[in-house]
Amino acid sequence: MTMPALREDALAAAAAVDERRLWDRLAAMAQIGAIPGQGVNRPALSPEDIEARALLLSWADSLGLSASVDAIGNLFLRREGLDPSAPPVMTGSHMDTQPKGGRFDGIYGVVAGLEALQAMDAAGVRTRAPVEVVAWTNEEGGRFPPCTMGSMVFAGACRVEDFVDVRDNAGIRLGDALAATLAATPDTARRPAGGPVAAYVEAHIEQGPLLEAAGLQVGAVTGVQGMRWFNVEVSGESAHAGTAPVSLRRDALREAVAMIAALRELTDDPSDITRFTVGRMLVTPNSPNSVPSHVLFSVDIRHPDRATIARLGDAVEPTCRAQARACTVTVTPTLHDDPTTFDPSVVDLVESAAGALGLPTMRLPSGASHDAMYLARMCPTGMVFVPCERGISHNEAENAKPSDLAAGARVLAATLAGLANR
Ligand code: HGY
Ligand code: MN
Ligand code: MN
Repeated sequence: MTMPALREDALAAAAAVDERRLWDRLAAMAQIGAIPGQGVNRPALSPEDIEARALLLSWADSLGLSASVDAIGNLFLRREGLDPSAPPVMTGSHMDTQPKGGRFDGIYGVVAGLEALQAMDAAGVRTRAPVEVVAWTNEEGGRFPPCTMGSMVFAGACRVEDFVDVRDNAGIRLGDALAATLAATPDTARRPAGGPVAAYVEAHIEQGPLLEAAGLQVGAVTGVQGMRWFNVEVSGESAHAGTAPVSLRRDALREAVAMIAALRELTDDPSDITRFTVGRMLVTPNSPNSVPSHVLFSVDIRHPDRATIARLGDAVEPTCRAQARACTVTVTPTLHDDPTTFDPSVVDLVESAAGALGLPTMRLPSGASHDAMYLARMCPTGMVFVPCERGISHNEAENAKPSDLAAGARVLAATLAGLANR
């Protein structure tokens, strides 16, 4: 898809972005699930998520946007185009957060998308194609693994049925939490899953140090590294910590620790490009004086090279099995994302929008995963990054500057108007 230079109306939309309004909306969202240290804990499909959805819908209603929701709870806010039959240009991100999340990860892309539509209104910009802001369900996967669940279903990579029996740490089924979330917006039109989509552009904080180090306000994202997730379950036998001889134990935690050590050795990378994380562990019976009978731990492996992420992911099960000793082990893959390369013409457009707005920029890959990975399977896709303080994210201290957030929203507004008026 070759991109024309940006028209005056795209630049007018960008100029109408209001930094204060954007910041105030982010501050209002940060109150929903607020935790000490200026953090946010807003799990997917939780009462906090339901409250954030209601607030977003109230803003959309005040802008005259039409709202719809699909079976996995993805929320769509539509600004009509001159040609209502044209596939929409989409933007958005997610409203759920990590348990110790920040005020910007995800929600910035949703609020910046809304700001771009409001700026188009303010500038009197009409677009040929409709433009939709999407709040994707459960991008984080912190409560209900895996991540990017809503965009996976939208792209047809999975079905809602695949996830309804996933349980959170309290034993709540995703299906029940989803039903409660959908029931909370009874007046929002239901829509079938899937496209067509003309193009997708997502604004997000970088969650890394590059833009801040380069002194830049905006980055044109070239793609996302590959990622593989697994649940590893080790089963042994509960026994008395004082009487059971160690040599006779089937200690699930001892073997899980050995597996994790072996996985760390497998993924050891002097160039520090490979990412290996065990972030979740459930121990049963989780009592100081009972030998653990069952352990579930998560595995998150990432790498930008397709062959490397394939090789490392394929080695997870044999590596765990080799450490099982007297226990049994089950390794369940829950996510396999090959590295994603964004559409060069969309990357070009983001860059030219930034240039037209006098914003120097750079091209950079994303170390974090995003819903844009799945939209890239359906349509020309790109992302706009803005810096965050010291690259900190998935942490209450996540921080960003109002001027940088507004600069990203201006580039987003111009890019969306350019795409919707192709
Ligand atoms: O895990 C990720 O990279 C994203 O924040 N969900
Ligand atoms: Mn995110
Ligand atoms: Mn995140």
